[in-house]
Amino acid sequence: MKTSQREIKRSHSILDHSPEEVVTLLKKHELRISILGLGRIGLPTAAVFAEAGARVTGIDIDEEVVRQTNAGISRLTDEPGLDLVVKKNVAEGRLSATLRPETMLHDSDFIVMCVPTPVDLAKSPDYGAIRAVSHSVGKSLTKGSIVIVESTVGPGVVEDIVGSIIESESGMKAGRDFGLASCPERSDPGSIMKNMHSVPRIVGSTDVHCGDLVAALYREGLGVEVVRVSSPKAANAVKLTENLFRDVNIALANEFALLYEKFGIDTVEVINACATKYNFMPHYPGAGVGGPCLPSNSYYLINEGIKLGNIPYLIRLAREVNDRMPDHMVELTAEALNEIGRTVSGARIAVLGIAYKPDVKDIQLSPIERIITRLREMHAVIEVYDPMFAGEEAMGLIVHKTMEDAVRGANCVIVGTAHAEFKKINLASLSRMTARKAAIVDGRGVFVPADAKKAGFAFRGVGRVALSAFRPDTRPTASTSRQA
Ligand code: SAJ
Repeated sequence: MKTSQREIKRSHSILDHSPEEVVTLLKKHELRISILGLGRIGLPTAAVFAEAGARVTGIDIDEEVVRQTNAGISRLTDEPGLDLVVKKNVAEGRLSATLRPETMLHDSDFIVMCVPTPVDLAKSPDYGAIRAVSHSVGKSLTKGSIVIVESTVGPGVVEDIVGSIIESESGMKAGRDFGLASCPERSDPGSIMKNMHSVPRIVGSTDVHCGDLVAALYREGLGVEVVRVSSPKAANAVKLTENLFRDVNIALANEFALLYEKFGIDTVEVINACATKYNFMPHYPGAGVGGPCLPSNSYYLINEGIKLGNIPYLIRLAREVNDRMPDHMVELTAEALNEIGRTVSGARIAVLGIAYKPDVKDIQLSPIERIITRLREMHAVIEVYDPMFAGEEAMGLIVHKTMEDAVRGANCVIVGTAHAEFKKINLASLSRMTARKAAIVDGRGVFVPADAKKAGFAFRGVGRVALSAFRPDTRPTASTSRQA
């Protein structure tokens, strides 16, 4: 008889069940999942598993996060669709949150770690949160449960740190008494709910049966393809390879930009033309690389590599190239202001966009902070507008409520983030708001340089051809902006 018809003898140990029974328990609202960390990844993960039928408890150290979640509120207002799923599942009693891990971990079939793994000022991975939740899990673990790590960590951290701490706290053995797996998060902030239901997930576990159960959970719970790899560290290597591939290729685009500016070549035009070739993956130059992922992920490998005797030169150099882009933006700003007869000191500079990427309310490691800091050190007067932070305080400044308030009388307008709103800016009306002589420094390929020139701006852009507003210019001008 099929599992779904036969009553399942509910064992306390999910490891005693088959993948088909995991699916049945999920559908019968009998599967219990704890999510450690209700941040950008944890809250959507908790909501989606609850929506699929699981009884989910989110565990966080932030009282306000726990309170909001239990009130059916998602503070991630820039994640379309998340608030409705949180509200619905809290109302239907399948999603709740608590500050106290011990009460819920004991009763969980699956325990999913979604805590942050930043790097510290010395660029060393900070696994403090992962260690803390591993101790909590070890203290309350029930034999036969499965621990899944979604946080991005260096290869081997799941086995050697998470597994070891849980074993020492519980006296149990990974692979025998509890399952241990890695299923790295693969979501793009700002599109997480869409990604959750579309992007294949990578599962690596200490033993095949545990991997089968984790794969069943994600395949059924999220409705996505699951790709199995041989171990947790292989799964973490996949995640890091994806992100470091991106960081290195962005660095290459930035290197081309620094070169082609000197040649008077428009890098965006070149990259868009390259993208017509079947095996070219376009990446674009910009004001720098920010966010919780790319600026940190490389150091998970660099540090481990050096310890093991292999220095990842290219990965390390790519980080240096990307980290230099904010300084290049400051150089372009000084150059553009000089062209209109001003210096940075005393100039009124409007910065449009502080978020690390378009249409996301997130300034984690945003490269724009360094640009603002350096320009303020050079005694510029900085005004800021970002639609995601309008009226709020960020980076030590009050973000204007409207773009007009920020750009009024400005000698220079810097584009720090390619928010959709900025792509609709009418340059002619912008030129009526700024000072009579003004410059644009485009850090994200939002504007077409020739349009800025036509509107009377001195123009600089990362990887773009420098255009003076006041000299007739016969050179061909790029007719495209970035496609990304
Ligand atoms: N950036 C460039 N040039 C590019 C692309 C990005 O300068 O061609 C800059 C962005 O402005 C931003 C930074 O790089 O400051 C990071 O951009 P991102 O799109 O990679 O944004 P993230 O950090 O949110 O990347 C996340 C990652 N997802 C996970 O770690 C799970 C990354 O792996 C994904 O590729 C990315 O989302 C995505 O687009 O899905």
